[in-house]
Amino acid sequence: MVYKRFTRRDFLKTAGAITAMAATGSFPTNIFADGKRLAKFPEKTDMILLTSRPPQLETPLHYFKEMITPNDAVFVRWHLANIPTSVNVAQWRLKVGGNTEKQVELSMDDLKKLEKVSHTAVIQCSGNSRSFFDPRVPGGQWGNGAMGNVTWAGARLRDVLAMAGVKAGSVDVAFNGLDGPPLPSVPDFEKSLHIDQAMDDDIIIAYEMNGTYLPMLNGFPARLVVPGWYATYWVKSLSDITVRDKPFDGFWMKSAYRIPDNPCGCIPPGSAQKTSIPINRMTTRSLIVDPSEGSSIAANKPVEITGIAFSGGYGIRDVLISADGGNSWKEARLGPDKGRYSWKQFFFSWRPAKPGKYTLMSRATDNIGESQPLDSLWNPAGFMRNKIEKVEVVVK
Ligand SMILES: Nc1nc2c(c(=O)[nH]1)N[C@H]1C(S)=C(S)[C@@H](COP(=O)(O)O)O[C@H]1N2
Ligand SMILES: [Mo]
Repeated sequence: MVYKRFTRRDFLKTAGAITAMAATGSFPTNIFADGKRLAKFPEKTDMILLTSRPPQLETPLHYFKEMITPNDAVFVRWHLANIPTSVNVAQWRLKVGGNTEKQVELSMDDLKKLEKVSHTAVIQCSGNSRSFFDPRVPGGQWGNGAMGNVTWAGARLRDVLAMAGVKAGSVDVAFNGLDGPPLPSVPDFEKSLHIDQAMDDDIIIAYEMNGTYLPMLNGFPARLVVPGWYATYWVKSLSDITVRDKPFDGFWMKSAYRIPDNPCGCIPPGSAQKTSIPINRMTTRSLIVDPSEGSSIAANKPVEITGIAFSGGYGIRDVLISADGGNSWKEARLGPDKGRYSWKQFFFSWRPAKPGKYTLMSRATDNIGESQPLDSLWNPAGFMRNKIEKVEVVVK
């Protein structure tokens, strides 16, 4: 099967393709030398395939050499098998109601009439890098590719809420999308934010990714963007916003996506979580993208160590690099600043004198002093990995 990049006009055609492929299991996949299966879904490039139904597609690491992740390479994660495969934008409505003065149904044109705001922000799954947890934990076995850096644009959530008029006594705002459970026994994917947070100026209902419409698999025609927070809150193909005068207690808030209730969100490896809170702001992390794990490098020639660093919305202050397994550290040069929610690229010129094995490490610190631990912080769901990673290279 041959795929091209699909345009919006092709949605109806590609719609069938996703379900048909899922049903027959006939995905166009390639087995690569490193054992990772690549698959090409509608509107996406070759992505690392975790599961096909629901689609979980990981971004190959080399895309992170760029400041902005292209739409077709942004990772994909859905929880429920019934995902929207075609949306007629002319008929799509965003319903806003609950504890509000009135119930409103906004069309895409209504949304676009509101002030358009834009943020470059990292989107990252809570379980990004879960496959590196030790002891291992169940859940999608992501490498480091369940993240990306995207310029999002849309209307402010608070402006949308104002159109319905939030009533006094509201405590939570719940968000639901067009996807649904395959069986009534499976809880619908619905998330909530506390009313105070929902009023944050920077939360948007995005109808644009990198200057164009969202790919179907990334939440066409509009999704919530909560900059600085894990992507579990970034509800895709948004259809319903419900203001509540009682706390929201849906499964995906009450039982899933929870972290240990302590400052590190971690507990002794292998132990059970006693008290928990919903996952929230991202932790600070960085990743060396080049040279890649296992590469060989020529002795006495300069090589540029490059990578990316980001935090939970505070911007990156500095990135330190070690080329000797953590014995000595030097400051890297940082790339352009695209705002506090974006990642920053880092660059460090290195000239290894002697042949041998070298361990490269990067350590980022954000503008409020939050950094990365040397040892991994463990929790049973495999969330928030941000330890200082090691990249082994051979100098010849
Ligand atoms: N409607 C809907 N929105 C959703 C989800 C979902 O299953 N359904 N998954 C969430 C989770 S856990 C993640 S990591 C992100 C993934 O967004 P992406 O597929 O655009 O990368 O979407 C979030 N929004
Ligand atoms: Mo996620």
